[in-house]
Amino acid sequence: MAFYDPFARSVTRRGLLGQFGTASAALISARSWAAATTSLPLPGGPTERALTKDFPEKGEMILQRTRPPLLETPFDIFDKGVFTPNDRFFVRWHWAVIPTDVNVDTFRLTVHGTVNAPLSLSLSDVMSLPRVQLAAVNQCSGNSRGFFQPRVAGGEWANGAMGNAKWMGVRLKDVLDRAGVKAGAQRVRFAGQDDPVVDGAPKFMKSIDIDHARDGEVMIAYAMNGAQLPLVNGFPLRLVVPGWYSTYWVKMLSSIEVLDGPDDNYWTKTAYTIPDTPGANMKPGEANVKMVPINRMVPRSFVTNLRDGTTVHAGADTPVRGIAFGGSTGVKTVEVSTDGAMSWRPAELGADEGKYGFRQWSTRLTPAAGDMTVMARCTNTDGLVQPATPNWNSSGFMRNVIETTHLRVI
Ligand SMILES: Nc1nc2c(c(=O)[nH]1)N[C@H]1C(S)=C(S)[C@@H](COP(=O)(O)O)O[C@H]1N2
Ligand SMILES: [Mo]
Repeated sequence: MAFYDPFARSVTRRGLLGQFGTASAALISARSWAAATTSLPLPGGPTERALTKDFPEKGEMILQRTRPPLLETPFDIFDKGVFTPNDRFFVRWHWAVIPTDVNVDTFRLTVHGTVNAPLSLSLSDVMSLPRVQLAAVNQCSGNSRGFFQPRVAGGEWANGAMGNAKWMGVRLKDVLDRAGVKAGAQRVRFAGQDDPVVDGAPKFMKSIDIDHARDGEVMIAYAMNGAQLPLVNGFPLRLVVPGWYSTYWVKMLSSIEVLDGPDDNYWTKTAYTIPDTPGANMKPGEANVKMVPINRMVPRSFVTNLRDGTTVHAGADTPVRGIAFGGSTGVKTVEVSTDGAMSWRPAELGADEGKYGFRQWSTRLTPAAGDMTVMARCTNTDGLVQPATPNWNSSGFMRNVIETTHLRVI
């Protein structure tokens, strides 16, 4: 295998400041004026959103918030292939104190807590461990929150708070083995180099069970899609938890702490919890709902080549394609209905790039006169199928429904 070192350039340049000259300024005081807007038709509005190119290493993104940055991927990007380009990959942070440069020579990842030998690893130490690569969807728990009705508070994302990349790095298990996890370990907690803007506010941290941490799939990634991570996507290291919502994918990862008891920090215990019901579903106003930390993703599918409201021609052979993902496992089938879910027929699936990634699907239709709807339904390899009616919960998490695209036929 050819030697590939994503830090080669930056190591010789001591840090990344040079590369991020304008970036630093943008993160601190991103100009929030925008040259262009895009239409994002969400039930509660506003339907026009600003587009921005002001963020470091990022192309044109939908600006959801400036500080901390919340940037959404314009949906047409998902039609171009199953891997989301790094410069169009969505961005989400909780706190606005984010380093604007990282010195790759002095950077250390610490492993501490219930371990035999606490570690302080340089980037070269990390990169000397066996290398693994895996495709996986990184999806915000609140992706598609803007479609919740009744509307809930939070980032009003459309469907672009997700992306698929080839993540390259090392197994978390290998790092934990080097430290030697002691008997009695229960959780592993992760924190990055970002910090709260006010004293006393809880630092962003997430934890997973020790067995999950050692499953050999959870990884510490130093590259995505063959390049170093963009700063705002977690340079130089981030956790990748395949099949789980991205709240666990801690960015700018610098601390791994093995806990010998439950994790009672705010971000794991209180924030990011969902109703313990199928599909995380509850009724607006419902009381005494048992809540659990959000965890595995569920299957979803989208049409990518035809926007809602597109005009097509009666009698014309019309290609329809999209993407699907199985959530915590692979895609078994994607089916399409053009008669309002009365009948379904299988779409053709594209190349399998790994069970945790996007899978392209395609079919052809011949529209008849009159308006038309195209519905896409994914079933994953565990047999879990997308619901016909949308789920709802007060946090706007885990949105899922069989999506419908309306077409005008002329
Ligand atoms: N250090 C750190 N990691 C973090 C977060 C954060 O605020 N700080 N947010 C998490 C959440 S909720 C999401 S949706 C993803 C977003 O990853 P991305 O910005 O690379 O798309 O990062 C996760 N990792
Ligand atoms: Mo998120």
